[in-house]
Amino acid sequence: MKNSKISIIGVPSDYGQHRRGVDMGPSAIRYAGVVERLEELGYEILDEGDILLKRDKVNKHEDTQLKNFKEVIEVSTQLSDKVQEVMTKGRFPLVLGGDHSIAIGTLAGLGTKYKNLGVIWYDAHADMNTPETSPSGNIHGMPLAISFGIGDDRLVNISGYGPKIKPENIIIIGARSVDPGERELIKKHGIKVYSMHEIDRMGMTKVIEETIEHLKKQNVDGVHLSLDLDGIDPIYTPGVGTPVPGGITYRESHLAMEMLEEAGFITSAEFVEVNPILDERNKTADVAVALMGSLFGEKLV
Ligand code: HAR
Ligand code: MN
Ligand code: MN
Ligand code: MN
Repeated sequence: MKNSKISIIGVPSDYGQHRRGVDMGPSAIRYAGVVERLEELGYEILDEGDILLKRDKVNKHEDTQLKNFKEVIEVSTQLSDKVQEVMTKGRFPLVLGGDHSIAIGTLAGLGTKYKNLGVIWYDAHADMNTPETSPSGNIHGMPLAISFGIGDDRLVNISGYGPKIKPENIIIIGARSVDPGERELIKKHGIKVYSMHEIDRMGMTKVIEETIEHLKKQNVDGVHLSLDLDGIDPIYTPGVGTPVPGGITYRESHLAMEMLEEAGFITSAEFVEVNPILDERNKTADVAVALMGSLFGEKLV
């Protein structure tokens, strides 16, 4: 990674879905040794601590079916501010979730600096539902659509502007559970998706080569990696709220991280959906930290 200064931002939010426990993700990832692992690689790490969440559950959201709507707005706004502060200090934002709804805030912060941001969405899901198409009302199924301008206006316009990213700069890797409304949006906006089918067929090497090539052709001014641990097969990462079998392997994921590191263009990252309550002996947080190792330049020999 070009930037040798990393700021860790914990976001202990479980507001984007209905299972408790994912709010403990940042602790589990710290416990798995993220700071030590990255220091070992020579980075200067600043743990900024966690975004402070108010726990005054007011579950009345008059005009929306979306779960914890106000809370998600509050967390997103705070996280956006924090990401901006970290970038102002010239540091690499490394965000630890929390469920994937936190990407709304991360991207809101990043978009103030990067006007042509590339986004790699490593996930079993497309996270492109809208209030109309969502089967669950869970906001963690919506952050990608929200960030390119589709969804509840108040979420689209977090931090006073929107959209944050362009659909042609998005690449989804690992998709295998996509809802009908999401499929339509993917077609309509020409979103580039490497589903498990393409990964099986082309191999991860080619998938990442094409990803890098595409983002370079788009002339992106930064690249954000949004890595949902459920993108990986639940054999390796059982501690996630919505596991889907038939996922990316452990080695394929390392290969992807290693190749992204070699490309040298990642400017921010987030690791989300680690739920220690559903996990087996912190396995999922361990995988998250191991993948961060590869993303930040760890070599096998
Ligand atoms: N697509 C389903 C929904 O909208 C499930 C989404 C699950 N999302 C995550 N993040 N775990 O990718 O509810
Ligand atoms: Mn996700
Ligand atoms: Mn997912
Ligand atoms: Mn989930």
